[in-house]
Amino acid sequence: MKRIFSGIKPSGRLHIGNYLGAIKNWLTLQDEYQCVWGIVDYHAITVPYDLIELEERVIDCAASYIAAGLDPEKSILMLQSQVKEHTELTWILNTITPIPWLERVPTFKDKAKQFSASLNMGLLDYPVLMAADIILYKADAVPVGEDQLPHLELTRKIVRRFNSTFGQIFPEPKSIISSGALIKGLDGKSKMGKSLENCIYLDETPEEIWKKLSTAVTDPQRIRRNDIGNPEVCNLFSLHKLFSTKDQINYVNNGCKTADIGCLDCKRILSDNISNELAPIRENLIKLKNNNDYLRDVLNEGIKKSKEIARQTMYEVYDKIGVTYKFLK
Ligand code: AQP
Repeated sequence: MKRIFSGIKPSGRLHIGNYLGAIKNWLTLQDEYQCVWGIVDYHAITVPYDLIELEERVIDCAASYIAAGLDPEKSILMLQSQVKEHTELTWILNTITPIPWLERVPTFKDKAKQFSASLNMGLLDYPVLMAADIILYKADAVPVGEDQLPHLELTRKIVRRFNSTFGQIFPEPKSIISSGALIKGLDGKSKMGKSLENCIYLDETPEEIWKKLSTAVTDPQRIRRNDIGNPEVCNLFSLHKLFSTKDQINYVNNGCKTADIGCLDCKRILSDNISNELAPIRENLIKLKNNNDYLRDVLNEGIKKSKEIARQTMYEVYDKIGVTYKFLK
């Protein structure tokens, strides 16, 4: 069975961008591949974070994975920091990764602006850790959102360099692009992101979702109720395409263009649809968050299984890079 790896960093509660851009796609892959789903906490500490909250976020992330439908019986759910081989392999990959490759990564440039006061090596090195996450499991493919494609391209370059320098070990992982495109935040500008407070979180109630949507940015040219709108520039219309039925999409599209419906009418339909889609996830989340023992067992089991794979890979790596010193044996 071919293998895939993907993960989410526990830098906040998971949102509909993580769901549509990642998890929903993962659900379709669980039966076809051996899947390793990581909670990649060492990625989360590359920006300032709260030590107490980190544990809560890890638990929340594990609960969200399962609540959204990932099945720990079929896949491996693991926690990155507990499998030391991730950071060990990162160090080795660092020695073959030219610094300019990392400086050119678009997310590094963005994060460098966002966290200019705390810019650190971890942020620059983030894609190398991501490469290690993936190739440690010799993943054949990685399901990602479009925003992650430059990272995956870098992983492939690092793999090619490793294989040509030391000898072939690693497959070049392919991308499996999730069907949901990049989801913008409710500000209608930046990507929906956990740290940007522009999200609809997976555990939000219908009332909370409505409250957020009712003030969300729509077509900036449509100021008054009677103004004619342009759905194609409206961020909420792109969400309709992901959450609403064909009939509803047509209704909103025509109604907006003719000003037959106002933005609040459009938002009400969207709010109901998002709430309905998230309802089972929210219910599962409430149950799971009261069952820390179960979540702990799932993660411990996943950590054990992923360590077994990781150790095997590292033995091959040690051999290739020449650190299996015979004189020590
Ligand atoms: N807005 C999004 N639209 C589509 N897909 C998204 N993903 C995240 N945000 C969106 C997908 O979720 C997976 C895991 O992402 P991550 O949490 O590890 O990294 P991120 O993209 O940096 O997450 P955030 O939410 O933006 O966190 P912060 O604000 O803390 O940096 C990836 O597959 C990604 O495509």
